Amino acid sequence: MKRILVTGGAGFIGANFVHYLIEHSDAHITILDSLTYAGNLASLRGIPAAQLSTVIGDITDAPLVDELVSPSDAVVHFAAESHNDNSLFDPRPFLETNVVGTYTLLEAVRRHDVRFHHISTDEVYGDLELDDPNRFTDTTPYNPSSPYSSTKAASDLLVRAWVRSFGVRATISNCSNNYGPYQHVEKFIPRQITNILAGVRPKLYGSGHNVRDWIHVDDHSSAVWEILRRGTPGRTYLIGADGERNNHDVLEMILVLMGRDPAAFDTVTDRPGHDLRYAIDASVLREELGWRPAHQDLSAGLAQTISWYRDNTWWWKDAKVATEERYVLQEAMLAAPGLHNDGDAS
Ligand code: NAD
Ligand code: TDX
Repeated sequence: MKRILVTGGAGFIGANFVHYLIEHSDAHITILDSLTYAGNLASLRGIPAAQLSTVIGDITDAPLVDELVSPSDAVVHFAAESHNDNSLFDPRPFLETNVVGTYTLLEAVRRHDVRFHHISTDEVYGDLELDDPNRFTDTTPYNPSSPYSSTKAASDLLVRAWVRSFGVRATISNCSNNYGPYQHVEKFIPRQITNILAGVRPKLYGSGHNVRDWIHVDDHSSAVWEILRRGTPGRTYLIGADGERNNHDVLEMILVLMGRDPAAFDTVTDRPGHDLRYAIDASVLREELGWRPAHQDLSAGLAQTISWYRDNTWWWKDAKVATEERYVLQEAMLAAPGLHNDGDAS
């Protein structure tokens, strides 16, 4: 694989994947990214220009996508609208990018017979009870809760249909919650770290009992690279690193690692329809492809991530202001009548 097209390469996981590829392959990488509020070319600083081409454009732009896909050996598709909270207040961009954008890429890889890897999420499976002994596997029925996860589920189903109907050489991976450097400050872990750095109390939604299955972004990258090289077209792989923790515990860990009182946070209005628990069974990936996560110590990973945000204020400070303005509006909208917010999506 000499020429790889990475969509969403200026986003959190896409940029980390590009850094990973530079370290672990000699591929030439082209990124296609429309630079929404979540894209930041500064996340790609330090990458040798000879190995990277940057195209600022939209994955729904069929002629552009066709032109970029045709000379590629593989496409790794990260581009998405990715934040659940945003999807509750303005779902349209999620439909356009996550559904129409994925469709546009599928048509191009079909035309040019290019290997395709689709990045998806564990959220397509809905949520689990806290005491459910089962975890998500590739046979768990789809049951998404939010506009975000429903559009990711739709995109996965499009990929499966293009495999079956047109023989497209595609794999899908559904990964759990990522953390690490270059993550947008709207997301839970960087939002709380940067709040503390800015002297603001962290914000916990609802009870904080919701469980997420955390994985370091470098482990996500290594799994995707393994699947791209050795995965079986047509297959779905679940990626996770056995990192289940509830939000309250993660927040306490961050506060303690940053030398603060573990109780120094505010509880705010819960997310409407808030998924209770995600948990991934990654045994297929471990057994079939021999993949192993390298960063299973969450406390060490958080400490490294805290250091990164502390040392790279320049990277996040502008986005922080805009993001917190958005969260003020969100709080006001949640307080307004008409939006369901008791955590039950009925
Ligand atoms: P992100 O929001 O940080 O980055 C998304 C990138 O896509 C941005 O650079 C943005 O500019 C770009 N983009 C958005 N719309 C586009 C369009 N129409 N055309 C071209 N580029 C566009 O997201 P992320 O957290 O890096 O997530 C990347 C992928 O991984 C997504 O598909 C997401 O569903 C999936 N995923 C994320 C997580 C997580 O914990 N963050 C977990 C599992 C799966
Ligand atoms: O300020 C906050 N306080 C809080 O308690 C924020 C932003 C979040 N939370 C909670 C909500 C979730 O239970 O923290 C948890 C994590 O929230 P997010 O970072 O928004 O992630 P989540 O909704 O779990 O989705 C993430 O993982 C799956 C990514 O954003 C998705 O793109 C991915 O598919």
